[in-house]
Amino acid sequence: MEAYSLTAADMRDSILRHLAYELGTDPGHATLHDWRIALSLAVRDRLVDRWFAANRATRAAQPKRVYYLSMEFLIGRLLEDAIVNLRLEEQAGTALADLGLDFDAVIQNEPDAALGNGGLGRLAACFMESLATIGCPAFGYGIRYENGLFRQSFQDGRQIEEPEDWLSQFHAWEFERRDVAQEIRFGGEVTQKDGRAVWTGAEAVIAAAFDTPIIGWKGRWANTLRLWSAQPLHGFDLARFNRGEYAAAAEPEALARTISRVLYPDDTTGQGKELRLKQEYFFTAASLRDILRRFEAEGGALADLPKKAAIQLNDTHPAIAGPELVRLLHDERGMALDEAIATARGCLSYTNHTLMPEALERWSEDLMSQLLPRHMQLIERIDEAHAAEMPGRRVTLRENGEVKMGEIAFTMAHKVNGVSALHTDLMKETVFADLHRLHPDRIVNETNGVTPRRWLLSANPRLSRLITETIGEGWVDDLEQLDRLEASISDPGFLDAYAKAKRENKQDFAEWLAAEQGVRVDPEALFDVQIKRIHEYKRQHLNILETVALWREIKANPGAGWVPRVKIFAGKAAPGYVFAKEIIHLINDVAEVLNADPVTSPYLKVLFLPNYNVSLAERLIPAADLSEQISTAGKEASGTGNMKFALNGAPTIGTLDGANVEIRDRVGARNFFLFGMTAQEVEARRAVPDHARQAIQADPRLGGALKAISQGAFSPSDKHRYRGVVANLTGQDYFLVCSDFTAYWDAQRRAEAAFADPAVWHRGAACNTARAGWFSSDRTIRGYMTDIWGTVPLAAE
Ligand code: C3B
Repeated sequence: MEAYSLTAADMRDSILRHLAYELGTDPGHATLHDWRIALSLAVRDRLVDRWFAANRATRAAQPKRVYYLSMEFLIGRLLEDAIVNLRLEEQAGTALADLGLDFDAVIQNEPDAALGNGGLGRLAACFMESLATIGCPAFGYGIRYENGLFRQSFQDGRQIEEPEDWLSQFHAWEFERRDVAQEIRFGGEVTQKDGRAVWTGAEAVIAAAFDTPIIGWKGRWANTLRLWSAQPLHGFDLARFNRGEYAAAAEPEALARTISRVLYPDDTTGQGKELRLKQEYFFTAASLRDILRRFEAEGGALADLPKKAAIQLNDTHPAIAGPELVRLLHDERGMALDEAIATARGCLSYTNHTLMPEALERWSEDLMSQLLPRHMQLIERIDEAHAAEMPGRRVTLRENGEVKMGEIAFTMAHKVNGVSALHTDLMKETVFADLHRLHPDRIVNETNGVTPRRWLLSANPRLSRLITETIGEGWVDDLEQLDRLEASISDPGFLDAYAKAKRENKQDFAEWLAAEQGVRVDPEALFDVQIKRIHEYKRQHLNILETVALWREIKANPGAGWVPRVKIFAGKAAPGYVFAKEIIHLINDVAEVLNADPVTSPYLKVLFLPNYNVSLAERLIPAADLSEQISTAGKEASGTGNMKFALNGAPTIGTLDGANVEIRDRVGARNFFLFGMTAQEVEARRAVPDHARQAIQADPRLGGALKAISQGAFSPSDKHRYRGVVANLTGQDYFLVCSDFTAYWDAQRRAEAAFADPAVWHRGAACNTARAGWFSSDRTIRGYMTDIWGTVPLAAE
């Protein structure tokens, strides 16, 4: 079945058919939403054909499959992805135009599926797309949250959170699988029967499967993202309802649905909440049973499970998979405990995404014993077995009444990977130093990547066209071919075209800003962009301090030939993270004063765009000039936004942290504005008493900016509003904002000087595009396939 044999007329007919027979609407009454659904269904038809073909090929070959277990899949919109990967842009565009509709408007009508917080969830989504492009048979497993990440708005500069409701509209991309359901139990007791442990859970919910096909480039392959929704075992209690106990009658349903109701909006603290542990066990247990069911249906011997199933744990969130798989093999299938542990380890591998101690999950033994009593026993047994493997050199999985999920994941995995070279090295030296000494071959590195289909081809059509005209289309699924652009970088014609694409992207963005946000910016200005979760370690406050310092400098000397600049921020703070919310408030307050300043605003504007999500990133990154990657060295495990900016020709201003290091190595030191302390220097500096005060004394610009903030220059109605922020920065300053300030200021001036010379600037930007091809998630997935999973691609019919 060729995806491209479809004509625009076929597409139009198909849209009209779906509009009539699925939506029951005629064209005269159809809303944009109706058209979008009709188009989605028309595209879905083609996608399903390819999906079936891939599934048939997999069933026939019975290959080793990859199972990617992740609490988060930050997918974004799916319609454009499907159209692009099926190569139906022309047909869809023409069909919509014939019907009097604007393609972009229809595409943008789709709500983002925001089933993730940030980098970890977006990485999982890029991986799913790359697995399909490569043709690696794989399932993604996660939770079908009714409410994804909250919607953010600002009120008087403060972040307001509102529930997000992506499922309130018909979701065209999923299929409910009523035949695939698992019963998941919690609590209860463990008894012995015939020498085996029997766990009878007290509370039960049903995990119901919803499948979304994920299509790869050119529709060559498709995999399934299976998301579990929690449903009551017995539903509605009619007897209670008839007795007039209306609320009680609906109780079982409410209780069950709570489990898949919301995504925890915090990506950096293991909060120790019972519901979170329930969510983790719920989706992990359902997925493992599904994996075993599939394996057993194919008739394999249990000991061969590792030959057929590679199960990747995305961070510690699914770490309970270790004990659960041991339980399924040992308790439920009678495999000897040691063999069960070895078999589980043969299947499992674990990706660590952060070294921050507060993010490494720990659960109290009490909670674990109460919710998962058998797992608590098995953790003890695994602990003992691990100690027996390594006599005399014990690393314990429990400490101070808590179970350590990172250590459990490590112990139960045959491979553990970091997400950038630096992060992997630091992992060996810090959080897992002891375990690494015991298992020196277990830790490997797989530097993150991003899918070029979404982040270059769809997001940046102008640059994509130029690239394809210059080097052909092969780069789309072989991104390292971008290095063929190298020869064109010295060609003024190419650089002009490159500059033109960026200029037009910026123009588009400026128009969108004016229309949607009512803000005017000069498209010729330097668009300096920091978009990511708001966190102290990511140091948005370093950026805003530099902004305030620059404002003061411009004010003092407005005629000094300043390069016009627009500082653009976007990102959400965890609702409970008070300091991060103060940073948002401060940026908004600074923006209000600066943007109203007649003297400085022609040179310096500040925008904080609300409700950052995947779609906003797709709009903003192609229009960016400068990419802010300014975390305290040693804290950002990898970063993936940094890769998207580099590919789209926005050089980085950044520290030697995470994948920045590898980006700089590849794009060249001249095309990267490096500043700041290294991870080692950070440690040394922190030991200097009074480091912040010293740094402030040494740089009057920093002192001046802090003083302006503390005196209420940006909060005239509440002069002490930022007392806490300033006290933190002048006191402990754990993230070393003050100590890196001067180096950051200097790097900003270097970036400005380069930007002032367009020939220099566009050359540097083009070098970023030409040399960032290694950061494709296709390359990352191939790495996992060889180093960790031992799987090979399959071809569809
Ligand atoms: C993030 C890290 O903070 C990023 O550096 C990294 O690029 C991505 O993961 C992907 O590896 N991360 C996250 O978003 N959520 C966590 N709980 C831990 C790490």
